[in-house]
Amino acid sequence: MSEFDLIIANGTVATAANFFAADIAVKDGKFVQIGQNLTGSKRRIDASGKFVLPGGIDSHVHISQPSGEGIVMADDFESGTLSALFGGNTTIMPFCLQEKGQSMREALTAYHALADGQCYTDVSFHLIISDPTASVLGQELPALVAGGYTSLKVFMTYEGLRLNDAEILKVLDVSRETGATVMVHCENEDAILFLIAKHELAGDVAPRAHASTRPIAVEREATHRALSLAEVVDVPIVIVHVSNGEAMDEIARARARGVKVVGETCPQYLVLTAKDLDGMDWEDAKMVCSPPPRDEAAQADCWQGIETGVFDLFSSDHCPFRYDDPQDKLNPKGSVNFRHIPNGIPGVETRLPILFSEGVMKGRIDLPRFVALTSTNHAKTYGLYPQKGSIAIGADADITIWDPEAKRTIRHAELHDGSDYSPYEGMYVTGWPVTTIVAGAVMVEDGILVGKKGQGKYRPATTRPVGIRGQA
Ligand code: DUC
Ligand code: ZN
Ligand code: ZN
Repeated sequence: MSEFDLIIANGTVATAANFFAADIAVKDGKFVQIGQNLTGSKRRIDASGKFVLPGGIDSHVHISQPSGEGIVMADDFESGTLSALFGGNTTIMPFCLQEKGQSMREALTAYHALADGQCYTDVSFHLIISDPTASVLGQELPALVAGGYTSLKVFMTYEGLRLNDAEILKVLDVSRETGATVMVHCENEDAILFLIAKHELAGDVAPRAHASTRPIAVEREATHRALSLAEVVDVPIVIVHVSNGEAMDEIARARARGVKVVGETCPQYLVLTAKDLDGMDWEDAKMVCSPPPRDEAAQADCWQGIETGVFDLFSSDHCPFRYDDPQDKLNPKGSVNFRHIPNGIPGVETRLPILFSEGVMKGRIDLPRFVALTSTNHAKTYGLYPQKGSIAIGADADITIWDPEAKRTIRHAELHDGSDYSPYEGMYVTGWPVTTIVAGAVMVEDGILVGKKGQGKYRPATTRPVGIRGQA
């Protein structure tokens, strides 16, 4: 009888701490041995010349999220997790949105119903708090946090979503009491509305105006304010989708004052700029996301943050809308005025190849840093560690095998999401995830889907996460 279910042999194994030549053995969905010359398994995968990494965890993904009247997000759980899987991810964390007047429980029941039986990767949910009533804050949230919903996103922008400072303080206070982690979208809504009004008055309503109505100052000010509110409450905080050096400086300064802050950036801030919103006429709408991509200097700053540790998390912020669709980017109002173009771009399948190619293969970061930024730190920040995020005895056998020699040109036609374009179309990358294993089950093998819908499961978070900046 075989001792193991699966052995992955002869690969270069990496964790967030180091990398080494080893075989790894899996049984009952967990890592059970890491060693040399392992034998005795039902299945054996030869990973000679390949990298064997913890499966990617994308902790910032939007799927089937209500996005305004008449707008339908391009991915449901089936297409979103399939696309994630082909991009080398084994777990994704989408957001369950509480709509105004809705109880959080009600929102969760509906969101779970959308995910159940549909997933190719494991999933775990964050909550978006849009209506922090006394009962949500005092009763629902503490019970939900105790039940494994331990991360909450709040917005400082968007009508219907934005919280004011008093409300953010209350949410932060609940997080201090319960051990939940608060993620903040930092942009100053009043300043944005002021600039939108000016642009509209001047008749400047094409998609590229999206970037000029959300300048760096708008993000920098809100970042400073969010960090100051966390300092007042004395609680850790996550600043998501940071796009530029000035917001990064706020994070560094807050850390120097003792604020426990986790910083996140995304591919669009490393490889796109506002110029990508130029010259395509209304096709610029394909690049509309918030915060918007900036300029080459901001790009260089974000790379520095990846290299030096200002950023702990590299996420996709996959927020997919179709371009040529009256329910998405080209909705009747969005096709005449930028302010009605849904904000967000697809990217869950391209996140890892972009950082691998531009980061690891170009020598900006090493393999352990890649693993930390794309997997381990996500698990630690959001309560999935040590079950997920590392190759370690007893952890879930979530594995991505990379071919570092593979060369690909990103073409949306070859991706698996529900959108109709990729912002990274035509980008040439070196290195691609070829085989992906979720909790011991081979799901993609040599680029071919072999797993089934429904094999991905919901994973609750632990209540007081290990934390990478001492959150617990
Ligand atoms: N914020 C996100 O986190 N994702 C997409 C749109 C947005 O504003
Ligand atoms: Zn956001
Ligand atoms: Zn997002």
